[in-house]
Amino acid sequence: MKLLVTGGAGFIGANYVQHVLATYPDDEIVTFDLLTYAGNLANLEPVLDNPRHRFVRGDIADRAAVTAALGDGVDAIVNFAAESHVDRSIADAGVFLTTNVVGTQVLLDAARAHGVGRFLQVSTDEVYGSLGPTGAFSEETPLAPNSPYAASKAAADLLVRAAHHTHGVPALITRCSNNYGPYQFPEKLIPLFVTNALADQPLPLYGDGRQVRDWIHVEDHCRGVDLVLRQGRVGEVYNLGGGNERENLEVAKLILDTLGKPRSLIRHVSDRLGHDRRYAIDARKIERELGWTPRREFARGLDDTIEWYRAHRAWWEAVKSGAYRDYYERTYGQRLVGAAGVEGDRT
Ligand code: NAD
Ligand code: TDX
Repeated sequence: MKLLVTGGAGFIGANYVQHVLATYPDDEIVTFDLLTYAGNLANLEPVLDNPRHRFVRGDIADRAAVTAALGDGVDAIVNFAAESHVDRSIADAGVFLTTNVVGTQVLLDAARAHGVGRFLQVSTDEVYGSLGPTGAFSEETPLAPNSPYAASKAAADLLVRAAHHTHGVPALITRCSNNYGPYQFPEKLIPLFVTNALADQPLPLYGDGRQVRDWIHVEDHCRGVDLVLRQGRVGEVYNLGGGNERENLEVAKLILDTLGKPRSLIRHVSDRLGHDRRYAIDARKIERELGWTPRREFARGLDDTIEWYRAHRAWWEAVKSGAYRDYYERTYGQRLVGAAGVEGDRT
């Protein structure tokens, strides 16, 4: 199979490209990525010299660039390209619409024009909104996105649905919970806290820190995306989750304990606007239809991930310089001034 993987220089995309090239000896991949702040060719370093892989820099919202990248055609498009960070969407939603919404429509149009055999849209559980203390999102849960990021992803999902319904584009959608693992940009909770802890910097925990996320190792997500791409029923949505709900405070403590750093590094800072309280995924559909279940156990997966960041200090130190410093100051500077530590945990 020949694949166009968009956003393949980002966290999940880079893991996916490496997974496919290692798993299918005959598959070829064109990675198409704009290399925004989140894209990094170093994430593809292990496959850059692979003759079955080609990298093209380009914008998914640029029709001419997408058409050129499709060349003589591909069998499938897997769309990971997105603006992916909720906090950035709260500060400025504009680019989320261009990339996540317009970009997805451009890819759908190109898929139709080129007769691409499969189109997989990588979506998120955040399109379903927020849960109370019980229950889980199924594929039938109504869309109720709460952040500009989630709204842009929900809009993209609806455009994918419409392209399938109206034009018969052979499209599929996956909606996954929170990923963690190697190559994740250190703006997201786990890599931010791991790298801050490694540098003895404070860990900014939003609000009471009791929000719940369902953590899944990126390898399990990539395996699920690939299974849906090759064996899923077109026009369908498949949820993927880790079956592993944790409060943010618990994750922060686990990271510090694993690294042997004091819990006093945790700082309660002002909450994220519109912060979703809890996500949980009902993944029974993909289990039943495609036999997928997550394999990586959280404690072990988190240990391995922490070890990866410890061993790749040069990777994250480079990423955390330059524009990242301005982002960090804008997002956390004022919030960290006078922020409280975690009561009873001043060890
Ligand atoms: P990421 O921010 O690490 O990577 C995004 C990649 O897309 C980067 O390489 C970036 O350069 C590229 N990109 C951005 N705008 C582009 C454009 N206009 N044209 C081409 N490339 C562009 O994101 P991620 O965490 O790897 O997420 C990948 C996908 O998975 C996203 O669609 C996201 O919504 C979805 N998702 C993420 C998670 C998660 O926990 N991280 C969970 C569920 C779904
Ligand atoms: O500094 C922080 N402090 C903090 O308490 C950050 C960055 C996050 N948090 C909290 C907010 C969330 O409750 O941690 C939780 C996880 O936050 P993020 O890593 O920003 O992820 P989330 O907002 O849950 O969204 C993620 O999962 C779904 C990804 O970023 C999305 O791309 C994906 O679609």
